[in-house]
Amino acid sequence: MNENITALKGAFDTALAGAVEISALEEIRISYLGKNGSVTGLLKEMGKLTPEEKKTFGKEVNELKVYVTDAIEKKQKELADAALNAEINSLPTFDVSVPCDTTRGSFHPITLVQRHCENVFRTMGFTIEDYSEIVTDYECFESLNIPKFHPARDMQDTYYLENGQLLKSQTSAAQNAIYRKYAKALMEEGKPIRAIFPGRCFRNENTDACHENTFFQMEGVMVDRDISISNLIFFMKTMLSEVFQKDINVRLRPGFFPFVEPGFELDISCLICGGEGCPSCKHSGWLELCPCGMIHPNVLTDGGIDPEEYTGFAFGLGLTRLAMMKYGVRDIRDLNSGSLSCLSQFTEDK
Ligand code: FA5
Repeated sequence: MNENITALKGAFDTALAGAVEISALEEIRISYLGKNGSVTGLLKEMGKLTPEEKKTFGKEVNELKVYVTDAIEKKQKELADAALNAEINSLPTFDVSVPCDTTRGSFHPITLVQRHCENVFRTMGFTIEDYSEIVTDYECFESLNIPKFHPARDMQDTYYLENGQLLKSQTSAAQNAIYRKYAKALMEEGKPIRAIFPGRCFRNENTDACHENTFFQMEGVMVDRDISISNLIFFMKTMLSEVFQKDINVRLRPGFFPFVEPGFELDISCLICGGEGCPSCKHSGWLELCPCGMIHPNVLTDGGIDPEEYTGFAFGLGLTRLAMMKYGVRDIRDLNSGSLSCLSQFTEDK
């Protein structure tokens, strides 16, 4: 291998090993793969080489590029998982072994959080929609601007039935049906679409303290004339402040989902330190909670809505994760454990 390439690879490995924050990864990515980055710089040297040398050198630089890209992606996932674990571990917790009165029935914590969210959105004029758990490929992916073989499908491998249907991997799978249900009222009578649709989702996942193969999300959409990101921020802020019973600050960061443009990750100010910075928010003052964005024109069109006239926002809240944060449940698997002595502790909101 070319000496410069070997040296660069070594320097990259050292830099990556020293990165403890996701924000540092972006800096590393730019310094190696950016327009003026070191790997890109190597390509500029190609002009000085003979055609034969170019062939080997070009191949080695490309291999380095792939190596750097993959290694950053892997580290990003590692750091995100570690951050989530730290966040959950630092929450006030409940004791799964406390003996309690199991003769009285109680609601499941996810049901409690779901109903709380539903009540808040109901007061803001949203309808609550139900949707099936078995859906088609069109509903779960194609209608959401995710054609066959789109890389976004890799993140949401799920369980397939022999007839080609699948267990929905995201509540977004109901979006198309909701738009079709209300498109006429929107366009002919001027009634805005305001709907939330909570539901069980399934993914082929390795389970750990914060990932399950079966979990709940709650999707929300609003479509009307002149809907903007400000509306999205307002509704999310109101709902979260109600659920956590305190004023919650939110911020948006760019995020990619093929069915929204622009897409965001919505963060809330850390509930532990109030935004001052603590170990559970990695001293940033923010926690990642809910992906969202402005509905992509292709998705509106597929739903029978004219994107030239109407705009809208969509969000996909992780309800299971919200329940964990609200009740201090450190291991997601406790929620699916079926242990009455554990689950019947959550009775205060009944
Ligand atoms: C989605 O599923 C998008 N449909 C959300 C969306 C809707 C984006 C509308 C834009 C507009 P994501 O894969 O990040 O995005 O999942 C959303 C939330 O579901 C996560 O933040 C997390 O809280 C929860 N979630 C995802 N996978 C799991 C899992 N395996 N176990 C528990 N919760 C999960």
